[in-house]
Amino acid sequence: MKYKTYNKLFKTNRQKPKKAFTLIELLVVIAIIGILASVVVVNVGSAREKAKVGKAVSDMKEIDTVVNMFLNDTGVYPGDCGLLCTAANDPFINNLGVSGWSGPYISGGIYSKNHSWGGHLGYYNGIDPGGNAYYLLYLDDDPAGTDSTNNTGVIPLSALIAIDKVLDDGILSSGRARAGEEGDHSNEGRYNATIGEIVIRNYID
Ligand SMILES: [Ca+2]
Ligand SMILES: [Ca+2]
Repeated sequence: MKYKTYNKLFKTNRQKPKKAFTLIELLVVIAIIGILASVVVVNVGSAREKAKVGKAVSDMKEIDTVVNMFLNDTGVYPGDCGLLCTAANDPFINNLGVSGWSGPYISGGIYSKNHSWGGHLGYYNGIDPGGNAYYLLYLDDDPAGTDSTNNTGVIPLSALIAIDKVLDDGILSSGRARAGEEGDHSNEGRYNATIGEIVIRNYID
């Protein structure tokens, strides 16, 4: 009897603090789950962003490659159709009277090529004031066919920098890749990181 009472007491004494600890432990577990969940959300977010950057970079590299294939075949750059590009006048999928043309060079053409942030990929060619032929590839913050005031496809600054890092020097204000708008055709450039798009300049020579 005496032993039983001791045992009862012993059990009660052990259980009481354990109940209190269980509550604290529960709170700790909830807190840890919360922290882990936020880490997972951040990781999933950055993995998604990485995938978008990877897709944008590979699309730009693809266009860069086919522009040079076009040049090799025809001796000239593809023309650019700007805001008026359609399936009918896209130079990458239509032979618009260019001799040596052996496309299509881009499946589906460039006119409908969008990037993952809601804007589109673009191409422009021109001659700079020094007489050098060049072309621009850009990830526009506007959907295809719209002007430069739409901005529904703005690319986050961190993604612009990540793209610049792969294609150029990782600095948005210098090198051949810069944050700016596609209207940036002058030699000196019009750097503007707040626009949310990136322009890559390439020279023929
Ligand atoms: Ca734009
Ligand atoms: Ca750069």
